[in-house]
Amino acid sequence: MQTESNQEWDRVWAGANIATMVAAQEPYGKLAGASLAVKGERIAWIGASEEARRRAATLGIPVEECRGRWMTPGLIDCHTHLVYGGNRVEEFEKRLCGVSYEEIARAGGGIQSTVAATRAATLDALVASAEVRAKRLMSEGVTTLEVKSGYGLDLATERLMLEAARRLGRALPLSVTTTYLGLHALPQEFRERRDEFVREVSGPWLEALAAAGLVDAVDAFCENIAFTLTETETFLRAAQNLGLRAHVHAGQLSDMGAAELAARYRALSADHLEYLSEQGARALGQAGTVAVLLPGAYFTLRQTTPPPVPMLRQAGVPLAVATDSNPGTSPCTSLLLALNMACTLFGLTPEEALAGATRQAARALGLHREVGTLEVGKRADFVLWDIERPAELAYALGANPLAGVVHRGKSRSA
Ligand code: DI6
Ligand code: FE
Repeated sequence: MQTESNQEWDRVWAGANIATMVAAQEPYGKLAGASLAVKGERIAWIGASEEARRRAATLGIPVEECRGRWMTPGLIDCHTHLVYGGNRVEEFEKRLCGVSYEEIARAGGGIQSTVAATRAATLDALVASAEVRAKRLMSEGVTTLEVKSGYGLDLATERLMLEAARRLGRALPLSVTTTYLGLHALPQEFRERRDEFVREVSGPWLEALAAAGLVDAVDAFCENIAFTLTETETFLRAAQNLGLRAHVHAGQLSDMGAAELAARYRALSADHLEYLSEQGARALGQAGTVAVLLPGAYFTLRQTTPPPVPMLRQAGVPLAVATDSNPGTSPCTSLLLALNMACTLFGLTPEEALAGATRQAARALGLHREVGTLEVGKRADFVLWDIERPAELAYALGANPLAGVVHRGKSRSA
């Protein structure tokens, strides 16, 4: 048991180029040759290195010399389906022989095959396989991770998935948030009973999972191969009545007006958005709903219509970037690769991409008061990088310049 000290600082990191990612005049919110002091789990002070070293010496506390390395906020992957059974490598092979994602989905493959594998898995197995993927994300500086359910499609398995996500957060030096993706696909056993499925999901299932403390937010896949606008609204309304915030898979394959619906329900985020009208973009901007861009899925599906980034910018919509890590459409466990793709495929600037995996990703999870920027009072989650310029984080393909990670004030071995 540690005794609580009255000192205002526990430890100092000195001589870093800090990309605070605070929205400011200076690109990346840069502070050159700066220092950051930590007290417990929080950032206690940010300022000039000379003063930091002087005060650290007086206090007799350790100083980590960063030698001009870049420091950024811990990365946040705000959209993943990290917990699931099996994999979909056979589907990958099929798609390469010309079968489309929609055709596979309509033929009962795709999501349904992952549902079968997830239902057959134990809690331990789900945690073990997700842990491997989580560690890959963490090795590139991820300190906060959102995990969705949605491959159980029955109450017991959805609960198991959310419990696996919670366990992951307890087992690893990583902050995990859970999302009940109630409407992801229609399970076989409800094939002739769509309405009943939507009622179950929006009623007793949601209530049970929320009461168990397993639901930080909800999500629905609003799409022509998944759920209609009306069905999605039923679920969003039920969540709203329980005081839960929402994400919506919107406009991935077609524009069904899901962005407008997300905005109407003050959703935290609308995700994908390859197909989006100007009206949809304006609605998101007015609601403060974050657009979460998922270039890994766009790339995997070999889509050709990117999200209308200039229109989103024009409408003042915050842009986040995430991996969408899932076995079907984005078997991606590299957030840095997603940053590169957000630039190369979608035209984000490297600064927008990095903000998308820090400040804006925090906003997409409703955690912007806690994480996402380096500011006094926020959680001490940060990464040190061996780079000359922060744009390198989006520039390289397959590089990992990580030099150290601190999560909740504690160094972790990547
Ligand atoms: N959109 C996606 O890209 C994933 N889910 C969703 O709503 C696909 C999930 C899968 O194919 O397993
Ligand atoms: Fe997704």
